[in-house]
Amino acid sequence: MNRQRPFTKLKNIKDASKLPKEEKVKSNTQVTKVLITGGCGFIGSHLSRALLEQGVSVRVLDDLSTGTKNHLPHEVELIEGSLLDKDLVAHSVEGIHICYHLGAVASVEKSITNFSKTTAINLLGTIHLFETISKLSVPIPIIYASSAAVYAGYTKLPFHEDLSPLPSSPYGADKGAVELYAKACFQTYQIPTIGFRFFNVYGPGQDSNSPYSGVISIFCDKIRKGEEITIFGNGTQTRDFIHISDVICYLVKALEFPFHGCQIYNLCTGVAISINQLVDTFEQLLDKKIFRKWVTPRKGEPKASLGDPRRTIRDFDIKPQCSLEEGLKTLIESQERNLCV
Ligand code: NAD
Ligand code: UD2
Repeated sequence: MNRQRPFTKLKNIKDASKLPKEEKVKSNTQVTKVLITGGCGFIGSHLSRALLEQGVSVRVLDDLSTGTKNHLPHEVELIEGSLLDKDLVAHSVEGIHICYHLGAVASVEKSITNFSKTTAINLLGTIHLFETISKLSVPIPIIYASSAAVYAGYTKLPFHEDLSPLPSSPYGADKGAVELYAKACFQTYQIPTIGFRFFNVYGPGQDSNSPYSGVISIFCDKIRKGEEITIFGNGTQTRDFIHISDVICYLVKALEFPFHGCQIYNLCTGVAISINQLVDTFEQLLDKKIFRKWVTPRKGEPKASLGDPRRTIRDFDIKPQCSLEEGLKTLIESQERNLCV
């Protein structure tokens, strides 16, 4: 079994600690109350729990379209409704010190089949939030979810933050546009932001029941049920899979960030895993044969996606810790636990 730590491959690129230090994070914020849009979703519910553990009060705005209340600790104040409801957005930011904006239709595929509806939420919903915050006497910082989908048009790996968005899907275009509006909102209204370009996040709690779910959650569920898995294309396409625990470490650390502009950071590991490798790893961990079916590739999806994590590691002083093997184990164990309760 391959038990390499995720950062083995980073040896080929310059060590993050050797990069210039002037942008190093200094702790300066006293945050007591945050808003998380999309807080009932996969990433948002993990973040809610982690922030509560830090003694931070959490309010969530979520329309429960893909998220669920069951994932949310009872201490969280839930405002049920949409980012498209301006009055509700205004109500949601009252008394808040920092906003995490995760609420979105988080699917490339859905953005293609349901273009204007998805864009209304992912772009216009975000603009409602920016506009509301621009009207506060002191604009609060926003930490928002962008995506690796903004790099879809690039082929030279790894992708680094200085690359401007070059999307190939409406979803990627919305995320790229949000980054542009974040820049404009800093210039115009002095709203400080951090945009995290999440790569492929996985872990316990991710929905596996929709055809739009992330590949790891779909595979894990099918493998448990003894069903055949479907691979789009020949399975040599690669992704940079990052475990939810690592993502949450960065999001929590971002609370201490000296917000002073509109920064963009990759959230990735710097390790490329092919879909075939992913299935092989499941096979090794479970010690069982997995039945694979290969079908035509998804239209327009990138053949390779790999992030450069060095800037994020340098400025946040955290390295992703969870290898793919360890991460898949957490998923398998959480499935087993859920079956036993
Ligand atoms: P998710 O679908 O689990 O969570 C999204 C949440 O947003 C859900 O709870 C949903 O109900 C809520 N929501 C949707 N439309 C809304 C609306 N109009 N008003 C209020 N709430 C609404 O997805 P996730 O994986 O937790 O993703 C969180 C964020 O991270 C999204 O912005 C997504 O685009 C981004 N992202 C995720 C990944 C990933 O691999 N999971 C990768 C890149 C970017
Ligand atoms: C994109 C974004 C990601 C995030 C996500 C939100 C890129 C590179 N990544 O993820 O950052 O925003 O969208 O949805 O743009 N696959 C199979 N069989 C399946 C399911 C998927 O082979 O049953 C393949 C799929 O063809 C792709 C890979 O697995 O090559 C990952 O697919 P995904 O849907 O989990 O995520 P992806 O990369 O579209």
